[in-house]
Order: sequence, then structure tokens, then C-alpha cells
Amino acid sequence: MELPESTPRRRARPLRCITRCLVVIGIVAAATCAAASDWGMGAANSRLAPPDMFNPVSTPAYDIETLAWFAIAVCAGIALVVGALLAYSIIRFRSRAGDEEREPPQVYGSNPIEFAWTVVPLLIVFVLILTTARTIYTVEAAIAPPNAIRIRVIGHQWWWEVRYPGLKIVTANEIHVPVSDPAHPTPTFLDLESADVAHSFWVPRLAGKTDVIPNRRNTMWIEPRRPGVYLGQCAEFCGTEHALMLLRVVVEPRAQWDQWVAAQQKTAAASSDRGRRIFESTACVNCHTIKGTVADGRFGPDLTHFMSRETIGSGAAMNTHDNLRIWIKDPAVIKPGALMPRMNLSDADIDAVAGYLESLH
Ligand code: HEC
Ligand SMILES: [Cu+2]
Repeated sequence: MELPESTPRRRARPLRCITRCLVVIGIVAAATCAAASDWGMGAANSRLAPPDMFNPVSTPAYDIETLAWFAIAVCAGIALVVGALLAYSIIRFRSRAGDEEREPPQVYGSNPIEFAWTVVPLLIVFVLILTTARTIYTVEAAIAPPNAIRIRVIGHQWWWEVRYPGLKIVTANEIHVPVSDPAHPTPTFLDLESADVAHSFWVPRLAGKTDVIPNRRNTMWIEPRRPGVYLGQCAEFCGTEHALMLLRVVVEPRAQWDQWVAAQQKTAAASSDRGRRIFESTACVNCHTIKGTVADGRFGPDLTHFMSRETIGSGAAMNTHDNLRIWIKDPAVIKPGALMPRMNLSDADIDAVAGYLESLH
């Protein structure tokens, strides 16, 4: 057979070189911009522990972690046995010189082998089903003690409405709960509802995922043992801004939580400055509530104590003066699909409204 002529080495063409350089520069620039325009979230979140289900701090999450490790151990055991048998067969029965003449022994049907490979996997699956069912049952069978904190969480495209019915508190995206002392547990029970499409509530260090379904009320509970801020997110694709439907659970010592409750129960400072007049005379009031004013809309987050929140737009931006101005001017700059329209306020009016919102502690 004739070998093909060796091809001459391709000379790098200058045009191709330039295009490649431009592509690389573009990618680096895009990545840098993305990092620079995360509205302070990257820096803020990097100070918090990642939302890791293998690092639980709350009762249902402990059980889920144990179950997950058990399932992983069983699967790792299966992988080890299968891998070892495979390696053994590959080495022991590899082709050797002189094999061409002989056929290996042909085995047709072996009751013991077929019995073994049917019954063993069945048993394994059965054990996994039983342990999973037991965990689900113990988590779901928990009954709320009388001192339990009760919260209604309502999923919206793309933010979380948070209501404490017994305490008459309404807030958004950041849930405050007291830490639970094992000697006197104060668990928090959540009713999950949706205002529009299916969402899923997930704070990995506190509990498993629970779907949030329209026209239905699902329940779950947490019992955090360590103070801290725990990150969560919507875990069910719910539209364009699903990835920016984040949430935070602030677990704080009881005394601090009581203070938070007392502050949230107060009505807004009844200042009558220009910012408040602009807010009250624009469509803001149709979508937002500020207790003690004419604003009683429920389409967007309650702003009564807006400054008690660390973030804007469900974890899309840190709640800073600059970010707030950008948000009021055009929310789409920070969160492109957000269902708050651009309100076309003048720069002076934006400053006044931002100033007013910043007085709502
Ligand atoms: C058509 C309804 C609508 C109108 C009108 C509206 N908003 Fe909003 N607003 C929303 C929605 C929805 C969100 C939540 C967006 C998200 O996080 O995806 C929001 C979020 C916000 C937030 C962030 C709140 C938080 O805690 O994350 C602020 C601040 C805000 N709006 C201020 C205003 C101001 C000021 C006006 C008037 C100039 C206004 N909004 C008009 C619907 C509206
Ligand atoms: Cu969602």
C-alpha cells in the first residue's frame, strides 16, 4: 500500500492569529465584566459558607445527610465489587497466543448465577427504599409544638414573599428565624404557596427541597442549631430569572430575633418628604406595600422595612445606595427579566425616592 505524501506544515495565517487573539481577549473581558457587575453579591456571598447539603446545621438536613452518605456508601460498594470483577476478568481471561484455535467454554443458562443477580440487586434496592421511606416519614411526621414559629412563604416570579401570620410581619427574600436550643426546641414550620408557577424552596444546609405549587399548600420545617446566614435558591425552573430567585435564611439568637420582630412590627416612619410624595403618586403603590402609607400593592415585595434587608431583587444585588438607584431607574439593568417596569423617573426624583426608601429601617 502506498503511503500518502506528507502534507506540508500549515503556516499560521496572520488573520487567523488575530481572530483567535480577539476571541480570547473577548472571553477574558466578558468574564471580568461578569465578575465586576455582580452588584456586590460575589464578595458578600464569599464570606458565607456555600449552600452545601453535606454541611447541615438543622434537624431535617442532618437526617438527609445521613441518608445521602448511606446511599453513596452502598453505590460505592457496588461500584467496587463490579469494578473488581471486571478488572479480574479482563486480566485473567485476556487473549493469549494460541487462543485463535480454541473457543472458550459456552455456558447456557445457570440457575444459581441468574438467581444471584436478580435477588441481590432486589435486596439492595429494597434496603434503599426502606431507609429512604423511614427518613421521609420521620421528617414528615413531625408535629409543630405550640411554640413553633410559623411562616408562609409565597413564591413569585422571581422573588419570595415571606409572611409571619401570628406576628403580623410581611417581608421578602430574607427569612429571619431564631436558633433552636436542643433543650427547648423552637422549630420553624413553613407553609409554601405559589402566586404563579411551580417553584421549589431549597436551603440545602437547613432541609431538603420542597416544591412550591400553585393552588396547593406544601409544608416543611427547619430547626437550625447554629446562628448564621444560610443561602438558598429556587430549585425548579420557573422562567427567565429563575437563576436570580435566591433567598437567605438568617438564623439568630432568640434575643436578637425578638428585636428583629419588634422592629418589623412597627409601622414605617411617617416622614412626609418629597420622596414619599413621589412614591405615593406613582404606580409604585400598585405593586408595593409600605405600612402606614397609601401603598398597599402585593404584586412586588413589601417595602415597609426595606432597609432591614441586605439584598435587592431576591439576591440579585446588595442593598447599597448605588444599586438601589440603578434598580429604581431600570430594574432590568440588574435583573433583566424582573417583572417591575422601568418607571422613567427623572434623576432628581430617583434620588428622592431612593432617599425615602433608605429611611425605611
Ligand atoms: C408593576 C409592578 C411594579 C411597579 C409599578 C413597581 N414595582 Fe418595584 N418591584 C416589583 C416587583 C415584581 C419586584 C420584585 C422583582 C424581583 O425581585 O424579581 C420589585 C422590586 C422592587 C424593589 C426591590 C425590593 C426587594 O426587597 O428586593 C424596590 C426597591 C422597588 N421594587 C421599588 C419600586 C419603586 C420605587 C417603584 C416606583 C417608582 C416601583 N418599585 C414600582 C413590581 C413593581
Ligand atoms: Cu422560582
